[in-house]
Amino acid sequence: MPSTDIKLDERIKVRVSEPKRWKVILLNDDSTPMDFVVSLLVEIFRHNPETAKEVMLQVHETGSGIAGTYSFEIAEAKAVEATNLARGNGFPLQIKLEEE
Ligand code: TYC
Repeated sequence: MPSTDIKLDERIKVRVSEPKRWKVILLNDDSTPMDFVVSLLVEIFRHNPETAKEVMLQVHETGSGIAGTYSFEIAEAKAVEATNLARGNGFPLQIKLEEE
């Protein structure tokens, strides 16, 4: 029987920690309509209408609230999509990303 040589690739590093997660945070303002924020939370951040309303009210009452937590790439893509939707409708909604 032929023998098989297995060569280990020693350049492969062991992954020692989980990839970081990022919070997408909505900031309050005076003119973005409440219903628009609720719809955006349902459509882009996949909330149901009840949790979307809770997050919107949290932002409205305290100044900020977490829309969702994702890998950096997904968080960034959702923040851009939400900002574009808001600007496309003429609203000043501000969003920031924060490491968990
Ligand atoms: N404060 C806004 C209003 O009274 C509602 C609002 C909620 C705006 C959440 C932005 O991220 C926001 N119409």
